[in-house]
Formats: sequence, structure tokens, C-alpha cells
Amino acid sequence: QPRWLPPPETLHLWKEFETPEPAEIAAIQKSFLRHVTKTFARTAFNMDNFASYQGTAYSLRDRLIDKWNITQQHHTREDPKRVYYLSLEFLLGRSLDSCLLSLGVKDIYKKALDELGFRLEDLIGEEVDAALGNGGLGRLAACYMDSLATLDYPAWGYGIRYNYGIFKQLIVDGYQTEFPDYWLNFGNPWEIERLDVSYEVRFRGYVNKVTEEDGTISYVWEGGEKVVAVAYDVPIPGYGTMNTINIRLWSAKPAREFDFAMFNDGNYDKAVEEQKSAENITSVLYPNDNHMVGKILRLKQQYLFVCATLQDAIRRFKKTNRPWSDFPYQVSIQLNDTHPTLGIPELQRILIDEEGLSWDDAWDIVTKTFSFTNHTVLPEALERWAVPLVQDLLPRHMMIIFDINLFFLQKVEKKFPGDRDRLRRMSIIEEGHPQNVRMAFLAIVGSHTVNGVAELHSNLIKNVIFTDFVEYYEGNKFTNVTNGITPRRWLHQCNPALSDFITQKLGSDSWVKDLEQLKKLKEFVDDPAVQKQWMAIKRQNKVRLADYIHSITSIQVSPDSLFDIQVKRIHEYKRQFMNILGVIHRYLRLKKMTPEQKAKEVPRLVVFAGKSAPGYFIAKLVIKLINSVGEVINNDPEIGDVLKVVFIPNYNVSLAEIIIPASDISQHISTAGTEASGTSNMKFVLNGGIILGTVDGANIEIGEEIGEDNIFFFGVKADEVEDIRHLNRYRKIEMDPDLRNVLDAIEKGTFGDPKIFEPLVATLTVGGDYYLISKDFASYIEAQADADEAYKDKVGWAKKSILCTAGMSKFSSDRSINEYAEKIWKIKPCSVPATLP
Ligand code: T68
Repeated sequence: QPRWLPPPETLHLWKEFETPEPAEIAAIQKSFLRHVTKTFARTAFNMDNFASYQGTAYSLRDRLIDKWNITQQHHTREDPKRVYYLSLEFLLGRSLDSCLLSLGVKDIYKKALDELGFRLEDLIGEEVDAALGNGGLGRLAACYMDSLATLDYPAWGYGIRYNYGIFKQLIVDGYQTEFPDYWLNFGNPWEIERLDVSYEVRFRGYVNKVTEEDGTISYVWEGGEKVVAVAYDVPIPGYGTMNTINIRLWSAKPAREFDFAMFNDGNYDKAVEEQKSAENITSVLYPNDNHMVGKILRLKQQYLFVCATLQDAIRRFKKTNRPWSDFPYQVSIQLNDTHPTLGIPELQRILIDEEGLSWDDAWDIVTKTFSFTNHTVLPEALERWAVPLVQDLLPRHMMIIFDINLFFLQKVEKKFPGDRDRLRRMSIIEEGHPQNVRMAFLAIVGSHTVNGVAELHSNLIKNVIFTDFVEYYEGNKFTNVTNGITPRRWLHQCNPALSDFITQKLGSDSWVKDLEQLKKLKEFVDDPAVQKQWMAIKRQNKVRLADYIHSITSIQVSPDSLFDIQVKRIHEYKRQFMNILGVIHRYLRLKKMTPEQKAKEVPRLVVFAGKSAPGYFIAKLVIKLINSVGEVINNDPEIGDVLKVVFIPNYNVSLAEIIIPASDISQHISTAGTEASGTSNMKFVLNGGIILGTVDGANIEIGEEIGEDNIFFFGVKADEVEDIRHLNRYRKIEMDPDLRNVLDAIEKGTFGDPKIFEPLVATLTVGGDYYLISKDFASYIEAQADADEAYKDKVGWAKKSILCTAGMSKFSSDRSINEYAEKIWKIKPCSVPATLP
């Protein structure tokens, strides 16, 4: 169709509507009332907090869309190199508060709503989390979007619009129970449905070999089933800047053309079924973190996602009429773990089968375009897809993967002639029954850069799991980018009192966009007034959490106790089990004390929160044990406030925003070498909480930045783990005597029917104690005692807490994103003017 052009005399009308509204009280109230009455059909006498949340959100959405439109038009005109961040998960949480802050309109919205009789705080609490992710990996993607927008990068996020996000967790009789998270029930103000942006996606079918007259051979993938991926756009505003980037989420719909052939053949129930099954593809997020399940629906999600995304990126690229050789200089694609790795054979397929490039020219483009982030070294988490499964669903891709592997192994053979075992080790296809595609190997071979997410983890990648590849590429492909978190959400938004205090002390709020400024807080560390105010703010945050705990669990906790917090996915390698065993140890110790002795103890509140994968039996038993132990301790009159144990249900982003600012101590106690980075460790320390943790992941770099006096380290080092495991396999495990007492208490029935916990206890006693709880237990208990001692020194503790926040500049996701942009993506900021010419 020819492009429609507006009659010139009407342009001023467009201009008016495309320019962001002034942030004035009257304008805000008008737009709020317009949405409440017109969009939601409410009246002054038919209002509630949820409706006024919706009105506020829609009014803000208008502002977002203005900025989004200006940004996209500017980028189209400038045509800079763009980065596409491909992630099957975006754990965004709530948007209202963060948008108000990014747009710099929170105060004025507050006033405008106040005058109308609404409290902004109440409205913020009405929003349901967008929980399209499992944990760290999904939240990292969300933090990176915030930084990309804030730093003016021309970036797009791509993901899946799951109808059901991560399940809701309820605790029933101490056990986790799962409920569906139908987050779209009441609509989603933060997305723009783009029914006009959609792409066909093929599954199954067959591959036709075509021999041209000149003898060249080509392949055509035909037949099978088609579905359509429809775009939903989520604008992400940068903080204090015009730049407003997009996360494009795909939703599967039935292909537009109904299969009439099948229908008329009398096979109409099958025809109808296939339409229905299309929508299933993007229906639900797989709830496993750090664990792979080989379900065909998950493979369909992955392919639908990369297929639609690449079509979208290529359509945008083609608008500028550049030659294909320019593609890697205009487009950089980051793979967030191996989940989108099918993008590599898919781009190769498009280039050779549809665009007619030679294999070598195509492969050159592919390998200059993709880069890959690995997030784990756990073997059970590394994706492997059965060859017959891939062959059935994506027959052409399976051929291409075999060819990629063949050409790759030929080069390996050339470099290391006759080294058969090396070829076996490095093959993208793992031999066996069935054969498997090793997705990480495919991602490495098809990318120009591979990174780990913290120094230790990047070294483990190089020296343990991908050693052969390091040797083959002579080290050139592998690098580190230590994770970061957005200081906007994880300090400025979630801890307004501390944020205001920091701004007041530093004399400006520029630290929100430049975390290096926090270093200046060190000047105040010895100032008693600052120490006092600092700890008073911490106490306020503890009161806020105590109130929340009471409202949800009816458990009364004292804000004067030491708040000791472990919140993250429940997983054996994260060792929540060790934490609760430590709690039992403390309880047994307290039980032996006189009232006078107990009075000298530092009262402690131990908080747990986190979800277990629904099928993860041992992790679910850990949750049950925590609740059973809490039940006994919290109701023991001899213990009182000296020890309380709380499991807060349904941990999610908005709950994290309440929990994290309230910690004195947070635990990050994974077996050394298993936690790739961790990012909540950064959030706690940024908010002045002290880590008690192992020498693992980003804990190590945090220690380097804030000083080892301000972190409680314990446990064996990563390079000792393998030897200890080896010994555990071949001789009886040395059981720590204190730990033995703790297990005895469980086995005696102190915390309810001991039968229930037998399989859990057995992971230590007969399962080889793979995560080395017994080995680390003594030093763990010692570190806890050190923390108690240190907490008694109020001034000393305040200093530690201030130095924690002051030392965290490195862990801003702004630093991480700048590293990716410079070292890996080779993209530059492209700042967007306030209005378009
Ligand atoms: C986490 N990984 C790492 N995976 O465990 C954590 N896995 O150390 C790191 O800080 C974080 O990534 C960010 O780099 C995950 O969160 C998953 O959630 C996941 C999801 C699906 C499949 C496998």
C-alpha cells in the first residue's frame, strides 16, 4: 500500500497530540478522570482503589506512549546499531511506582490524586506483579532493560507474553501449594497490543531438496502446522531521559487461515484442536530455575520466540536497503542463556534457504551477530534436546545443526589432528540413545562472545565446563561481565527514606544515575548523627516488614531483633536446608540456657521466602521443615523474642522491595562454585544489609569492594569442592557433632513426624552430602556467632552498614550494560531529543 500522508493543514493537530503533556496538576486530574469515566466506565459514586489505580496507570501510559513514539521515530531516522536482548524471562514486577519515578512525576501525581481523595501508596499496592520469570535470570533481564533505557541505548528486549506467570505460592499445613497466576485477568495497562505486528511460525512438516538447472542444491521447508505470533509492546522508560525502549512480547494465536482442507475432509475436530493448541504455546511459564525439563511445549516456545523475533529484526533491517553484509554492524543479538539458542540455526536457515546466501557468507553473518551469556555451571541445568524431538518439530533446523557440527568438528580435527576423544567431547551432538543437542555448545560455536556473570563463574566456565572450547578458540571468545542491579528500583524506589537521606548527605540525587557517587558516603562513616539516622531508617524499614509479616502470618516479631534473611528460589545448592539446621542448632543451645543467659543473647528473627519448582521433592521438604521448625520455636514460651522463624509465602519482586531494605544480615550460602553470581546479594548490601555468605559468585567481588571486615565469609573454597565430594563418595562422611545433634532432634520428632523428613536428612547421611553441608556446618555456625558479637556493637554495626552501601557502585546494572555495549555489542548511546523536528 502507498504510504498515507496527513493533509499538511492538519499537521498541527497531530503535533499537539504527539507532544507529551505538561506535568501539571490540572492536566493529570483531567487525564485520570477521562480514563476512569471513559475507559473504565466508572462514576464518582462507583470508585475504589483498583479503579483509581487503573485510571492512574492509563494516564501514565499515555505519557509513556508519547515518549515511546518519539524514541522510535528518532531511532528510525538515525538508524543506529541496535541491540536485541533475547530472554525467555522478564521478571518486571510492578510498574506504576517505577514509571512515576522515571518520568519524574511522582510528587505531582501524588498531589493531583490527593486532591481527588486518593492515596498514591494505596494505588501502588493494587497492581499485580508482572512475573514472567523464575528468579535471578529473569530479574536480571528486567534490570538490564532499565539501564539500557536510562543510558540512552537503542535497544529492544524480546520475550514471551505468558498468560500465566510464575505460580502463586500458598503455604497449606506447612507445605507449598501452587495456584495459577492469571495476571491478565483485569487487563494490563503497561502493554500495547499490536495485532498488526504478527508473524507466521511453522512447526513440523518436511524438507524438500531442490536441484536447480545449474546443479546448485537448495532446501525448502514446507507443510506442517502454522501458528501466528502477535506482538505486545511494553514500553520501558529511562530514568530522567526521553529514551523509552520496548520489550516486545510474543503471544501465540491460531494461523489466520483456518485449515479448510482439513475441515472439509470431515476432520474438523482435529482442525479445531490445532487452532486451540496454538494458544497453548505461550500459555504458561515453565517454573523451573536452574533445571532443564525436555518438554516439547517448551521447545515450541523457544522456536516461536526466536522465529518471530528474527522476522521482526530482519524486517526492520530491510527497511534501510542495506546489503546483508551490513547486518552484524546494525544488529547485535544477546542470548540470555541457551533458551533462545535456536536463533542461531534459524538465522542461518533464513540466510541460506530464503535469502540465497552461501553457507559461508551466512555463517559469517550469524557468528558476528550473536553473543551468549551463560548463567550456570550446574550440569542438570544445561539444556540438551533429544535429536528425535528436534527432528520432528524442526526438521530443517536439525539438518542445519548437523551441518554446523560437521564443519565445526572438521576445523577441530584440523587443529588437533587425530584427537578422537576431543571430537567426542566437543561435538554439539552428544552420542547416546537418543542423541542430544548440547545447546550451550551450539551457542558457543554460533556466537562471537561468551560471557559468565561474575569473575569466579567466568573462570569456572573457562577452566571447568568449556575448557576444550577455550583451548580451541585460544581464549578469545570468553569473557566476564559481572551482573548488576538497577539502583532505581533497588534503592531509590524500594527504600525512599534511605534514598532521601543519601541525597541530602551528598547534596544531590545524581547518584541515582551515577552510582560512583555513593563512595562519598564514606566521609560520613564516623559521624554519630549520620550513624544514628542511618540505623533509625533501618529500623523504620524493619517495622514495615514486621507489620507485613504480622498481616500475612499473624506472627508478632520485634523490630529490635536482628533481622536475618534468606530469600531466593528454594534449591539444594542454595542450602536453605543448612540455614534451618543452623536455626535448630541455635534453638537447642537456647533451650539449655538459664533466663539470665538468654537475656544476654542477641534476639534474632530468621526470615525465609522463596518458591520451589513444583516437582522438586527435596526442595519442597525444605519448605515443610522450615515451617515445622517455626511452628515449634515460635510457640515455645521459653524462647519468646530471642528466636523467631518466619516463612513468608509467595516471594516475588514487590515482596522483595519490602523485605530487602529491612535486613541486618542476609544469607547467600551456596556451596562454593555453584551460584554463578547471585544478584539479591547486591540488593541487600546496597540497602546497608550485611552478607553472611560463602566465597561464591558475586559475594567475592562484593567483599573486594566493601572490604572483608564488612562481610561474614565462611566455608570451603570452590577449588576444594571436587576433592571433598570425591572423598565423600568413597568413605564415610565425617558428620559434624553439632550437626549430628540437630539431626537427632529432627529424628526424635521435636519438629513433628520425623518420617516426613527422612528423605531430606538422607541427602546428608546416605546421599553423599553433595552440597557439603556437613563440611561447612562448623564454620557456618562460627560465622553466625561472629555476626551476633558484631551486632552487639551498635556503632560498629552502623559503620559496617554505611560502608556496605558506600562500596556498591560497581554493582549498578549501568556499569554492566556499559561493559556489554562497549566490549560485546559495539553500540553507542543515541540520545532522543525532547520533541521531534
Ligand atoms: C541465575 N539463574 C543464577 N536461572 O542462578 C544466578 N534456569 O547465580 C545469577 O545471578 C542469575 O541467574 C543472573 O545471572 C537463573 O535464575 C533460571 O531462572 C532458569 C530459568 C529457566 C531455565 C534455567
